[in-house]
Amino acid sequence: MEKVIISAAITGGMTVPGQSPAIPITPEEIIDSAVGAHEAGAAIVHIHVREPETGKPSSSLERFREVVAGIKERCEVIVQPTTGGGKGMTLEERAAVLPELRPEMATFNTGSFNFGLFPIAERGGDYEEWEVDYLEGTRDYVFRNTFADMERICEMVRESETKPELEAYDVGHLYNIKYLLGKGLLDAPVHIQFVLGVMGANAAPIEQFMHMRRTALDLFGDDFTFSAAGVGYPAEYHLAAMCLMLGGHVRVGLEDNLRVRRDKRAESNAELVEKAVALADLFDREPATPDEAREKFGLKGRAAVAF
Ligand code: KMH
Ligand code: ZN
Repeated sequence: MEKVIISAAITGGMTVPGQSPAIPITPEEIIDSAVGAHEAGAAIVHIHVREPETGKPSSSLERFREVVAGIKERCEVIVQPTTGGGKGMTLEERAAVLPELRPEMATFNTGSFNFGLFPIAERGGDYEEWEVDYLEGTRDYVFRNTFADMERICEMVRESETKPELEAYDVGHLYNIKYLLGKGLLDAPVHIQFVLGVMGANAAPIEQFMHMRRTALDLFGDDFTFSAAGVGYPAEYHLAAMCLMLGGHVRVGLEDNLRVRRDKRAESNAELVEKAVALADLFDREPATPDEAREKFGLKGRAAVAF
């Protein structure tokens, strides 16, 4: 089977630092963690940024530039900034990375839903007050991606020559992608990431993964590539295994999951990537290099970015 493209989601914008001391916070920590994840086998690093003092999710372009330029300086990995951002960010705030950084790839969220993380606060833990408010606030938080928003992002990724990674959290999102393709607003083949396990959208049992993949095959034939991001443990590795068996690609990282084993919390993103590489080897899948991933996805190349 073809090589597997491994993505590492380094820090995230919905998790809070109190959930794990391993979550990188400062620009230096995020850069170091991304380089470590690449050295462990990741071809893509998915990037959010945070306020260095508090760890609060941030949309600061200055901080994004510091992080993505710092990573580019140190390695060849594909740098994939988020356009999902964090709770309460406007679409303009979230998508500003596109015209500003003109990245090779970026995420593109394909539907709206109540992004529920409040059960984490309910479980209790050693959290700052703002962290409890942030998590608890998701009880009433709609992660907004309306058709008007998505049509706007379609324009912006075209203008910045950025390959969108289409984040589909539920089956209906696949039909949204079909609509945007039908309108000529997206270019085929599309790359779809099944993001499963976020409360408020689809859960991560493998049956749901198979249903999402089956629906995508019905809608797009084989004119798409796919990967999965299982949120939480063991979802992250169960869905990774499914993708490895079915010719898909894999996302791991502290943004989505804090454990490397049921009884062991991850100490780094590299550790999570190492497990994905070991799993891939069990399925005779070799990790793709960044340039092989660029080839596969038809990316414009790191020389064409604006950082
Ligand atoms: N946080 C993940 C569940 C994005 O950044 O645009 C999905 C994600 C989306 O990574
Ligand atoms: Zn993200």
